[in-house]
Amino acid sequence: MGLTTAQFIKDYKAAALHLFADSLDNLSTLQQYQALAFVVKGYYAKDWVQTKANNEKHHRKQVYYFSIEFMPGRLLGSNLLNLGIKATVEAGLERLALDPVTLYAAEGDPGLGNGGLGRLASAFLDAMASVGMAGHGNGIRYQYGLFQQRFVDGYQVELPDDWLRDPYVWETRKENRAVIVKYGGQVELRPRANGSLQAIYHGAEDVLAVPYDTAMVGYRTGCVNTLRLWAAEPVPGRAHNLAEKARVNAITQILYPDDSDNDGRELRLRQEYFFVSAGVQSIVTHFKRTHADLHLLPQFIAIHINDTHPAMAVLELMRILLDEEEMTWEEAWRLTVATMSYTNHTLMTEALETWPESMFAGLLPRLYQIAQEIDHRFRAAHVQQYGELLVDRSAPIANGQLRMAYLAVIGSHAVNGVAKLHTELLEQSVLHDFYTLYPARFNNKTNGITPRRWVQLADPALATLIDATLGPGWRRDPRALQDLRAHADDPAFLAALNAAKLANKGRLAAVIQQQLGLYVDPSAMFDVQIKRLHAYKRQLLHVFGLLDSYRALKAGEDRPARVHVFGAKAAPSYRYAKSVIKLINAVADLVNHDPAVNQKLQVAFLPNYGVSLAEAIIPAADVSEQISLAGTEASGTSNMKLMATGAITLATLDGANIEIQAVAGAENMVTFGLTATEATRMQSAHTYNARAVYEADPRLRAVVDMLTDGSIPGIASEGREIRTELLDYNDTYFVLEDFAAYLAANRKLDALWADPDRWAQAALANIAASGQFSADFTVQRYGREVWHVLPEQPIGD
Ligand code: 26V
Repeated sequence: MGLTTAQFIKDYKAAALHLFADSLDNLSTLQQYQALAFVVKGYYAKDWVQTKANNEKHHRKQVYYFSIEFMPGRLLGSNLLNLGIKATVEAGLERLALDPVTLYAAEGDPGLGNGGLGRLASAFLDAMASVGMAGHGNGIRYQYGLFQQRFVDGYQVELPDDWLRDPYVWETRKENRAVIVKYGGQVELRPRANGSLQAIYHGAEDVLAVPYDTAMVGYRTGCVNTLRLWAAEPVPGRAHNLAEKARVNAITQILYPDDSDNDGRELRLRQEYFFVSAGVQSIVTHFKRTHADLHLLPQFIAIHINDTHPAMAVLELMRILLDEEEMTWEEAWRLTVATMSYTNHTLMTEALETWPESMFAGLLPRLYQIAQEIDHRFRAAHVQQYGELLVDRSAPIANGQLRMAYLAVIGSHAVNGVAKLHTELLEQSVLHDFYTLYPARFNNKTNGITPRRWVQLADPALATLIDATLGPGWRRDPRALQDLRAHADDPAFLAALNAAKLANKGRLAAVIQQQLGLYVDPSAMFDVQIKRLHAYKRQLLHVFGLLDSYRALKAGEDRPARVHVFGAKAAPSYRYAKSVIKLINAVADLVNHDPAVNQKLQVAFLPNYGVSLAEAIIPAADVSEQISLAGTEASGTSNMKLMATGAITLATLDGANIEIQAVAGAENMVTFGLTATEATRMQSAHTYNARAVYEADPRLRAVVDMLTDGSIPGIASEGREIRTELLDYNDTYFVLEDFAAYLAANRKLDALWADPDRWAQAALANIAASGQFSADFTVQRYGREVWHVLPEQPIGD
């Protein structure tokens, strides 16, 4: 947009006056940020209205991405970037003697998700707007996001994330678009004259769902889509006592941490139905206002089920088409399956959602009837050809449980995993029966990231260098980064690349100093592992590797200086994960205070990992640890972000690591360890003996023994717990098995580090290849193959 600095300054001063009745320099930093956000909102408001009007006028197919989590990150910087006015606004701020970085940092970071799944949902919204695709988010406006993490004595402590304490400037409450969501009661089915059945509800509980819309601004497309998050409120004008009000408000009060316990399961079910019902209702209502014939629904609407949490969208759409639109079952089912598509995000069987039939029937009686009918028809349709056994294994209702992943597959026309290996494993194991029944539904969609946030915004040093080398074309089409390869033998470029990285490491060192009071040397190798704390991700293997270095250094061996940077939250009830957190902090205490090693080895565990902290860590990483047991990490996305800013990946052949290796080149990455096939074979043949591995390797014995021999102070019970898991429970995730290979891989990294030019070449190869992991391409593949929409403006133009 054609904004001048002078115009911006005028608008900004006016906003300060309008919002806070004061001049800019009298406002608090928070108010200055709010006024700025208000101005920016004004700059895209017309485009937002226009995008909606165009969509309606041209009857463009709309994609609705249903997700129980979204993690958009801070929006001020990305909105300015995407509108193409960042430089103008920053020049204006400078003229007003305001520091842009301080203002950006005043924005809160809505943590409405746990990790990869929620961040991916937000990356997709950014990407859809940036390729000009009409794609919107539908989710929950939690009053409290994922807990804030602190460390007290090395232990994780969870504090509530009261992110709405300051008003969230980007959202707009749309009370005129509120809908009613019904829970419980009894359903009576009364025959209508036309033979269909009318559902009459007795004693149901009504809850008002109020939408809050946030604009998703495309990168220089003029396309502005919507993230719609629903808040639960009592229906106005109805008598409510305090207890009833509290019950209603509870629905959207807190985000569930992806926990292993079963507490509060019913509330979670209420949450899921809440945003699904509100979303589907509002889609159908809007569709009927703008289209004559509901039978055309799949031609104009795609609903995407992001993991199983919104799987009951299948049931809710059926309910509306049957009960409210009086369609036949066959017609309603045809439209529903054609509208829905589903992504699976994990192979962890304990994470595949099921609901007890009794709970489901009590809370959602009409949906339960519909699920029973689907179950009945599914069994009847397939039993002849495939037999009782397969049908019973794969039916949506069995053993007193509703199986949401199965329901999602049966009710969708397309099902995908999030990396090649993951999709193959779905087809071969977790969803194998469905692959037999509906092979054509299965497809792979490898995840993606938004290089706008991770490179352009978070790594301006690198972005400037690339601009100077290639011009700005890569900013719109990151495949152009491939052209960097031509500079692989240009010593000046390699030196500049290393210098940019060093500058970023200096910035992270300042954060570490400020947060942990720890001085780290920016010239050391920064070895980063940032992701949720889970046994399968094997942060423990990383700890064992660094304990081995600790021992080697103590014994007088020389190793290049390394700073091990961790960021990870553990689910509050996940004991083992919390013990690993305590272990990492205890090891940090030990090595950071040991003058015999701390010139060469340091550990920085930064608390409260989230989108904003990731923006500080990722550009400063030299090494990206992606060391899950092969066959357990569906895709991973920090692997893609870290390669995009030039980190060298240290990885098992798991998830998207395999695809990263394919494009970056095996010589520019270090891989090690069991393959998924080998791990599965050992698991099913029961040939793994963790204790024997431990006994056979003196270096391994030494680090495992450190857990319990008092050499790491303060971990008596945690050390014992972890040792028990490894040796008595036979090491579920093969940490001991992969240990020797992991050490060898690390020595390869050390050797590479010794040659800064060669290191920079490997970094360059990763940056150059990272473009293909832009989520822009991922959503275009979904658009072509799953949602059947074509973006208005293909990127690259
Ligand atoms: C949930 C649970 C809950 C019960 C205990 C075990 C467990 C393990 C994992 C999960 C997370 C499930 C959903 C999820 O966040 N998956 C992540 O999705 C990312 C985006 O597709 C992908 O990159 C990650 O590999 C995948 O773990």
